[in-house]
Amino acid sequence: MLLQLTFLAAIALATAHHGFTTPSRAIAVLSTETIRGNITFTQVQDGKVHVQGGITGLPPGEYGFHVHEKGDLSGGCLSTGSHFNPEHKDHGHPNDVNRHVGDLGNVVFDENHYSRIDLVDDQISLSGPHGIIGRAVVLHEKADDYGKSDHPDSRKTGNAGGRVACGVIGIL
Ligand SMILES: *[C@@H]1O[C@H](CO)[C@@H](O)[C@H](O)[C@H]1NC(C)=O
Ligand SMILES: [Cu+2]
Ligand SMILES: [Zn+2]
Repeated sequence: MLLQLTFLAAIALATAHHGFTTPSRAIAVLSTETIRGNITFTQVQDGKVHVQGGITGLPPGEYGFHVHEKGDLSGGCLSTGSHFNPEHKDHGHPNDVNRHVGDLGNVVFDENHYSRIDLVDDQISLSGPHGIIGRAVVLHEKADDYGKSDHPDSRKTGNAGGRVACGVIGIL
């Protein structure tokens, strides 16, 4: 009996510990006067993360969308730091091997000023060295050129311009 209780307690502790250190879902909420959005992140079995959601409030077009290093919004989106780049690589396209971990590319707004987001990324994670929880998603004023243009900022930021909205990535 005592042995069984001890065993059950050990399982409960292990489960609680596991649940705390490796959440399988996260959410970021964007909210400005004009832009609103919810983006969820789900760790899927093969080590990839499914990014899903919707954002409203921008004219049709492509806009840079990244995970930045810090979840610090004390100075607005400007205090979220640079693109999350734990491996000190150049800025790139989401399908590039040589890219910042935070390089999620562009989101596309339609004629209804809505952007549906549904992508799978194999570099971001919800835990470990590529973990994005506690960092921020940032939406930019221009398209990300994926590091492929001649502009001096291209290989650093994709030349996506200012930051129009951002949200901290939290456990869901
Ligand atoms: C975000 O989620 C809330 C709560 O479910 C919902 O009311 C709101 O419409 C969502 N916003 C967008 C832009 O999808
Ligand atoms: Cu950015
Ligand atoms: Zn980048």
